Amino acid sequence: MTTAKQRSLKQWSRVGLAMMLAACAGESRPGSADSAVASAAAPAGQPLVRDAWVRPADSGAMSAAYFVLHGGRDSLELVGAATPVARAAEVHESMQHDGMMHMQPRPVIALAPGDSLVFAPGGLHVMLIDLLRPLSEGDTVPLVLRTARGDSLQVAAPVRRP
Ligand SMILES: [Cu+2]
Repeated sequence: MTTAKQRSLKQWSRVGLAMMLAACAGESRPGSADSAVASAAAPAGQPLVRDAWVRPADSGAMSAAYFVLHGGRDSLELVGAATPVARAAEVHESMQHDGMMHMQPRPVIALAPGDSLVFAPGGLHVMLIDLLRPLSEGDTVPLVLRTARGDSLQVAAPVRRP
């Protein structure tokens, strides 16, 4: 049984999701250059972020950050993100389900030693929620990725179109 209240909540969350998807799903380009980058070996030792970029968006809107995370010599758990340009930053994953794009928070993402993870449109992304200023092409967005060990990976992500 679905009450009227549950139904309206469901509708509301669908609207919210549609708005967020517009901000972060974008065109999915399977087999594009992004996956080639992922197979590049991580340089010895330390975790590293490469090829970061952020989608342009207006103040108050949402955007998303994409990059390739090389985990380094040890296993790594990505447990969060932060940026001074948005009220909140969350790690999300978009996926196809019954022909619809969905996304869900990924509070913890584990990487085995030597693994790399591609954050790209249509998949993993860091959602920048409620931008505190507009992000225009040519800007650079500071982004911090946090690991379970307490490390912070500092990223400078240029703003550009997909
Ligand atoms: Cu998202």
